[in-house]
Amino acid sequence: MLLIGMFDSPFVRRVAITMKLLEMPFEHANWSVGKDFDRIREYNPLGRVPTLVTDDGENLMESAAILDYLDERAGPDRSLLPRAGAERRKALNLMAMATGAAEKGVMQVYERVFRPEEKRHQPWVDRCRVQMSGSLAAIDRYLGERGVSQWLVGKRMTLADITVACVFTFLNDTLRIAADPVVFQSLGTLAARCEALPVFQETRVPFFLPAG
Ligand SMILES: N[C@@H](CCC(=O)N[C@@H](CS)C(=O)NCC(=O)O)C(=O)O
Repeated sequence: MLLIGMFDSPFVRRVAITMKLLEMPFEHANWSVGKDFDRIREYNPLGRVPTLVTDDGENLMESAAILDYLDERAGPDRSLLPRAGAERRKALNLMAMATGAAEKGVMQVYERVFRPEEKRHQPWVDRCRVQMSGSLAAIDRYLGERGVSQWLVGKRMTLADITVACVFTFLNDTLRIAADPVVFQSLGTLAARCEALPVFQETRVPFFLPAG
């Protein structure tokens, strides 16, 4: 399989970590959504990453859809998601909150990367920040009440933990969320625990956002 996209993207990274944990070998196309835009569009009409080219030559897009494919391929015994019921719903909901926060973070980053300074609209950036922080705060509260030494759902690491950790690290690299007036202490603890694992370290590529 071929995984397209750089590991500084939390969406790409959560797919890469999952494939490594599931021992599914893949080639990595370390292409940037900026300079490799045309090349990415040959595989994905939206020009977005992650895109996964399966062994059957199918091009899959959207990290959630890709994870769904990998999970099905892994089978019930190796799946990294609870099979059904309240725990599965909780895991999916936490992932939706985390990826939603990441998307709001990406919008703030793109405002800096893709827009000239005089065309930036601060109220829009502020709105994105409120949405991002609100979603992270809800996950943080949930984990704080559950206990920071716990995984988010059940008794082992799931796609929810992988996703939340990738998102936290990305948002901290780009937007320094750990210094936010709303302190995400429980999330930081979970992310640190995940980032210490070899599979996270193998995919750790810090994102440096130009100042301004
Ligand atoms: N909902 C998508 C989000 C993917 C996404 O936003 N990827 C970014 C990189 S972090 C991207 O491709 N940006 C280029 C663009 O949207 O033009 C997913 O989960 O895969």
